[in-house]
Amino acid sequence: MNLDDANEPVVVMGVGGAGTRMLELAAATQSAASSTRWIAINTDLASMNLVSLPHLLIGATGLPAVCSANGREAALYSALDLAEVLGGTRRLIVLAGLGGGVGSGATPEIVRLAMEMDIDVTVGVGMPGKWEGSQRHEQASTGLSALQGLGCKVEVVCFDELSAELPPSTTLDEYSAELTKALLEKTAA
Ligand SMILES: Nc1nc2c(ncn2[C@@H]2O[C@H](COP(=O)(O)OP(=O)(O)OP(=O)(O)O)[C@@H](O)[C@H]2O)c(=O)[nH]1
Ligand SMILES: [Mg+2]
Repeated sequence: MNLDDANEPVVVMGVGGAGTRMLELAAATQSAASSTRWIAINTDLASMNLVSLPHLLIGATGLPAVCSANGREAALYSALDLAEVLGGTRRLIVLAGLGGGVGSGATPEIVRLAMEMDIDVTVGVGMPGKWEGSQRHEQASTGLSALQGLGCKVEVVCFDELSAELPPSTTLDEYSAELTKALLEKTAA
């Protein structure tokens, strides 16, 4: 994978907890010479404090968003900070898991903002597994529809489909690595 192929700096953004974990895995595979910028976005101050990559806390609470409405509100609240982070960017790749509140709610607002700034946006999202329950599924479907409605490139990997290709002994960490690999291959193409 070479995110610099387009000959221009790329920003890769991880939104929410899963997005941040995918970002960290992706950043760890990058060569030192790369000009790619990595930025984690979350509402959750406690988990953000554990992130060594550049990051931006959005919203006013410092707490997990839990539902999409809170995630969306946090992105709107921090729109000026997000615009500042995105300044000068020509190509943006956004990674998120859509079952939670930040990924499903903040990601569409961040993408909308980036598109308004004429940034070429590709989004790579993980859809929750069946075992996560209907609430997370509905939240993820709503978030996905919002993203698709914006007209950006959206690449989707579903937990159930990816895990069916992996051995039953696959751990969540291993799954996360496979998901990240699959989304980066799709979004950086
Ligand atoms: N790849 C990967 N996916 C994960 C991981 N943890 C959770 N997910 C998936 O990502 C979805 C969203 O979870 P989070 O990213 O933790 O949620 P969030 O966007 O931070 O939102 P809230 O915590 O609800 O405020 C979940 O429904 C899972 O499907 C992880 O460690 N790696
Ligand atoms: Mg979270």
